[in-house]
Amino acid sequence: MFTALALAAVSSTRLSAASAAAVANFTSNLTAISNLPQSATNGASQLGTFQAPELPTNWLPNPNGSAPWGWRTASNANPYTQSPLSTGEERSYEFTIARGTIAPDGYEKDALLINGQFPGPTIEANWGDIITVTVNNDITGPEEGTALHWHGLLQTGTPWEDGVPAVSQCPIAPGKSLTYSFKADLYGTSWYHSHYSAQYAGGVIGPMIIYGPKSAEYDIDLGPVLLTDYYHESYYDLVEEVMGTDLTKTAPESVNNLINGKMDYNCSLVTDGTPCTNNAGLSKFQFTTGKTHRLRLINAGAEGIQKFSIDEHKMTIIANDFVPIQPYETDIVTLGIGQRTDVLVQATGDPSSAYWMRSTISNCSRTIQPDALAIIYYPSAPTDAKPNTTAWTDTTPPCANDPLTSTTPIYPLTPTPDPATTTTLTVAITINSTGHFLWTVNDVSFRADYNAPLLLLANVGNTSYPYDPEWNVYGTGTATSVRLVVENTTPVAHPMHLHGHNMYVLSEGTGSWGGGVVNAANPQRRDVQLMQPSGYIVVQYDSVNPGVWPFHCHIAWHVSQGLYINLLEQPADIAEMKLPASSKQTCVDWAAFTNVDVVDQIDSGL
Ligand SMILES: *[C@@H]1O[C@H](CO)[C@@H](O)[C@H](O)[C@H]1NC(C)=O
Ligand SMILES: *[C@@H]1O[C@H](CO)[C@@H](O)[C@H](O)[C@H]1NC(C)=O
Ligand SMILES: *[C@@H]1O[C@H](CO)[C@@H](O)[C@H](O)[C@H]1NC(C)=O
Ligand SMILES: *[C@@H]1O[C@H](CO)[C@@H](O)[C@H](O)[C@H]1NC(C)=O
Ligand SMILES: *[C@@H]1O[C@H](CO)[C@@H](O)[C@H](O)[C@H]1NC(C)=O
Ligand SMILES: *[C@@H]1O[C@H](CO)[C@@H](O)[C@H](O)[C@H]1NC(C)=O
Ligand SMILES: *[C@@H]1O[C@H](CO)[C@@H](O)[C@H](O)[C@H]1NC(C)=O
Ligand SMILES: *[C@@H]1O[C@H](CO)[C@@H](O)[C@H](O)[C@H]1NC(C)=O
Ligand SMILES: [Cu+2]
Repeated sequence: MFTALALAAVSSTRLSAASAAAVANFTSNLTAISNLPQSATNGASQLGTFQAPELPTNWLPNPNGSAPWGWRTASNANPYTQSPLSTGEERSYEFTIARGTIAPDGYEKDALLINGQFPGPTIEANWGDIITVTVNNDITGPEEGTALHWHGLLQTGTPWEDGVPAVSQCPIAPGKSLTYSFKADLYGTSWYHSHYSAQYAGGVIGPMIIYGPKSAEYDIDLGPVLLTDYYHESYYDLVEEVMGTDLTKTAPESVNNLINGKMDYNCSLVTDGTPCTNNAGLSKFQFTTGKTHRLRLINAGAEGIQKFSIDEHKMTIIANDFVPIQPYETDIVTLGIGQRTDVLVQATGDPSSAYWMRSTISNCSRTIQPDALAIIYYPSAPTDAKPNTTAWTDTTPPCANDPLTSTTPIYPLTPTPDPATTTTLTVAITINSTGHFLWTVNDVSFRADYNAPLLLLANVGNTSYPYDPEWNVYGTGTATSVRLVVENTTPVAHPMHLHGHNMYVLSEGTGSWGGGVVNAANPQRRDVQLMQPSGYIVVQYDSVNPGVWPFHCHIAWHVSQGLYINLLEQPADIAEMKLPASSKQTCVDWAAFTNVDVVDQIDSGL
């Protein structure tokens, strides 16, 4: 059933002229003042301040002294088959996830924090290192399960480390811990986040940077620039609305937009007495005149498509997701949820001036305050100066990534024109018989069973799917190349993400696919691609990584509402794998927890 009301509920927000003017007044009244200390806005995180740690421009210290990846360069090493076997280095982290109070934009809010930080700690490694992360679930009052996903990594040979509850593991029970251990098998910019319900929209996110061969020279690594749409309600309350039957609330609007977890808010809008401080403080960055700076842009938000720019500075795009590409210049870059873009910016500005850094949620998304601002200071600008620069004019399409013709990987790979398997996936919406709004893929809305992870079942040879159609499992058997033709029957954009692979993006557009392939000899590869409203994407991947790999929309609310499938790849090889003892133990702990507490699974689970 497809009603006008449901359609209205998911369509993007078009600001009325009056509210657009109010927003314009608000952003034009921002200052360089920080009325709250960093500890109040972001807990123990230093991101967005001049105290943020400087990143190396080559690699992390390693005993070899020279490049830890040896002979490999961005153009001569196949990133999927020739990554370093091992550097012998292990980068270890301990994360404790717990509730805490922060005020990223001045509005006080209960969030989920990692080690008391929002955004979470930055994971750093060299290409080929082993990353280990011990995750302690200290979420209480009320308790919740959790699990962390390392976005974009291939997890070749370690699919149980992918961090997706009900798929690659059981959730980590309250009071319990799990140590993840996996190879930094690709290099570039990414992030990690909880994959349990929409927990990541409640704060469980952080940057993940892997140093590797350079595809372009630069002088200074300015580090991660997280772009996150922002909500004042808790993620749990939002998911309750998203999964409710009031169709006016099933597609929440964000109320603000943050850069590295910071922005101001107009506290006059708060009517319920929640503590709120005006001019809480914006993120600040420093440019060194004449130098080339690398910025690692990450859309780690819940829903909004971001348009990033720096006033009066052009950017050179050098990588999309974990894939270095032939550089090209632009003034505005588009990032759907989950996407990353690495840009180089030359500090050609006035050495005594400050410039606005901006990220604006496009009108393809739902927000009442689309503008995130931060300040870039040149060396002689007073650090309390407010920039007086103007934004670039945005002529990019609101719902699409840059054209596929613009994005050519540095390491060329040609996908087979004749894949072993082609599957058509139709994305639609439905209202089920109890009045709930759901997304479907080929008429099925996904729902997870936390107690029965698909990978663990496949490992014991139990792949007699579909015994539960809600698990949306697509078996690709022994096929070594798989093409997915995804058709979007809805007027909403979807950033589609594949785990365990970089997808070849063969085509994207509005309407239906005409059969053409863009850059057939060397198409764009990445792990998230925006699918346009009433449009399509055609992606293909080399199906040589045994595992159960999610393919889903990365909009938090849409995954909650079921826009998700599993791809079961090379099941015979999965059955041969030896899973670590911790894999079983996590399920034993989760079963013990769920025998006592009935888990309140209010959404698809992911
Ligand atoms: C915006 O500011 C201008 C000038 O200060 C004022 O005239 C106008 O009424 C304001 N608009 C809104 C919607 O607040
Ligand atoms: C803040 O919101 C109040 C209440 O809507 C409005 O009157 C005021 O103009 C806003 N301030 C700014 C700077 O937009
Ligand atoms: C604009 O900012 C100034 C300085 O912080 C403040 O005094 C003034 O009240 C703000 N205006 C509005 C309309 O909020
Ligand atoms: C680092 O040096 C050690 C000792 O010479 C060597 O065994 C190892 O292969 C080197 N690692 C890399 C990645 O070059
Ligand atoms: C604002 O503009 C003036 C004149 O255009 C310039 O001298 C000044 O440095 C600018 N201020 C900042 C903070 O960039
Ligand atoms: C949405 O934004 C684009 C520019 O990004 C603009 O061309 C278009 O008119 C806007 N649509 C609406 C309905 O505001
Ligand atoms: C409709 O979907 C909601 C949310 O997934 C679910 O709780 C409810 O049981 C479904 N209704 C029926 C009749 O299946
Ligand atoms: C496979 O796993 C499912 C879910 O746990 C279970 O219901 C089913 O009995 C299992 N099948 C076999 C053959 O073990
Ligand atoms: Cu979606």
